[in-house]
Amino acid sequence: MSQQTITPELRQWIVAQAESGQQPEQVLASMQASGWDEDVALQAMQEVLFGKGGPVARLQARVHKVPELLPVDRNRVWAHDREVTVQVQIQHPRVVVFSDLLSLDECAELIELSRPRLSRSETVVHTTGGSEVNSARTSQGMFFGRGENPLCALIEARLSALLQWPVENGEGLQILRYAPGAEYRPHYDYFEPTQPGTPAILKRGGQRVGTVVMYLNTPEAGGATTFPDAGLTVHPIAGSAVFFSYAQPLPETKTLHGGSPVTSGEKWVATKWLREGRFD
Ligand code: PD2
Ligand code: ZN
Repeated sequence: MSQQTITPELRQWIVAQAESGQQPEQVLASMQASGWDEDVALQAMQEVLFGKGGPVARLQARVHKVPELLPVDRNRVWAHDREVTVQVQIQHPRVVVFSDLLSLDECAELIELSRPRLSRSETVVHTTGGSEVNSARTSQGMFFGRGENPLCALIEARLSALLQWPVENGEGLQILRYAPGAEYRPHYDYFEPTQPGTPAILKRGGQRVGTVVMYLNTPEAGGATTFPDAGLTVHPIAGSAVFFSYAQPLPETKTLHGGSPVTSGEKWVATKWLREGRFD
């Protein structure tokens, strides 16, 4: 039985290593190199990093300010250059469904601008911070740069006004095209704090705190956006949109959501993700 104990100095050292971006394998190797038994070292890392009061728990406990809808007058709200209709809103999870957020001409233009640039959608790999093709997401997609063209800039200004959130805190618009059978299985849009790849992702703009999924066409059948923990289904209608926010990267936000399979025709959406800080 080893007599090695986890001193406050060791705790501090492990946290500093993790905060400086050292991978757990490297921290373990350094500890073993300086004489720590492997089992004791692993237990110390588990306790210090993932235990109560550790950096992961603190990160999870942080409550972010979130984007919030402008005051609404009889379900109408003026957003920068356009009157938008609020169809329905709920508080927990915070979800707002809009109609007329985009004009039909704007929907068509986004589709045509993105079409030549589509490729198989990838998802973020939380373990590495990279991205890869994933069977849970069978759409095609592309990203516009923020403000890449006048239409993107206008939509970004409109969303910024509507949700009272700086344009600079938004990722560029993502366009997705779902063919029949394509879907996006339920997931959270925030980055999982306990995954080793997350700190690298958070360096640019911090956590995601809100999502706007804008529908660019009306699929013939299927393709609803669903929120299983809220029992909510939003049917895609061209020009309408669903916004939801999450103040913490936790399932308690009830923001689990998915794009159910398109059963007939195509589905096109534009997704805007809002970050806690500047996404430069
Ligand atoms: O296209 C959708 O309905 C959908 C569903 C879930 C889009 C996203 N998530 C997303 O872009 O994050
Ligand atoms: Zn999503």
